[in-house]
Amino acid sequence: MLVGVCNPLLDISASVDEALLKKYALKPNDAILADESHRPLYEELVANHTVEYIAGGSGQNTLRIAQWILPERNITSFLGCVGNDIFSKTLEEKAREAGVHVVYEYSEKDATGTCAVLITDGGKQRSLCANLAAANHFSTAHIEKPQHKDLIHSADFYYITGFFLTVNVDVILTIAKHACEKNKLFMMNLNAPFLVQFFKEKMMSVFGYIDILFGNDTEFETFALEHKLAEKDNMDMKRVALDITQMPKFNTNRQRIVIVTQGEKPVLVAHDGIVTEFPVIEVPKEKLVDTNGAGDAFVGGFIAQLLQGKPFESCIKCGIWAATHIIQMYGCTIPENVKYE
Ligand code: 26A
Repeated sequence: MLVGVCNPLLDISASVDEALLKKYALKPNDAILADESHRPLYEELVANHTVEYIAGGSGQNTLRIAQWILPERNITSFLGCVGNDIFSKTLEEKAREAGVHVVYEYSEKDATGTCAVLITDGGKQRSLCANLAAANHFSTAHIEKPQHKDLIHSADFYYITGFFLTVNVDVILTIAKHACEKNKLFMMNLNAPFLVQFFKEKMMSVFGYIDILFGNDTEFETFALEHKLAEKDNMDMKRVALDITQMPKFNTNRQRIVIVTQGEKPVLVAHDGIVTEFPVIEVPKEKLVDTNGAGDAFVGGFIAQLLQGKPFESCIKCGIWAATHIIQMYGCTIPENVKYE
């Protein structure tokens, strides 16, 4: 069983032109936390664009994808904080439909979080601007409730997104320490450059517990620069990935594995002093809808095989397969009548 923790968010997704990105000082391919300046963005999106409301939130996406592939329901449980409103009903429904066991905490005061997804360049780029709202209030008390503690202790695998570093590091540490003590597998994702830069201290306070670290090339590049593992004009991603496997680690029974996704370039897997490359499946331009959720889907596919005790190579291949399907859908939406064989 796997327990996942992240921010449950409803995505408000639209194809937009570059001018809208400029207006809100957003980069075409990025993920950030909304501040005061982004407040009008959500209304503007809904008023002037054709928007889609799609279940999102990075970690919940990953678990939905894993359950889509897993042979049994409820092998994964998801924890996050939502408001008591229609958005959280949608999120819960989509997660349950996929087979995820949902264990939300409910905030009394705040609405369910949302994420503006601004798609440009024919689906190649997506800018994410998250308004965490209720998701920001996930409490340590929630994981200390006896039934939730039991659930966490009964799992053998853990996946917490880097995004959750902005919310509650104590929760991450509690789960990570348990995993370390019991020699269970603890996984995280870099998720966004801003986390590597501005949540560096928090990230490094949990880093020693990470058995498997996921991220994309941009995030790992930022990590390399931030930690002086490489220079901008001399970026050897394989070297960087290997160096990160060697950074200090508490559970010495397992060597760290670092997995770098690179869009249409091969996935890099660094482990045990070696880097292996896995080519991705080519998707013709006309079939590409939007890359939102591709990274989450990759991790979902990976986890689905990992939980079934499959060899690493099968995990990576399934991750690539899942991502290939998700970029042909709006958001992280599971296609109908498609099943992993
Ligand atoms: C803390 N932040 C910024 C976030 C997110 C996030 N999920 C959790 N926390 N920013 C974007 N997302 C989600 O990432 C998915 C794509 O990978 C979006 O909701 C989107 O579904």
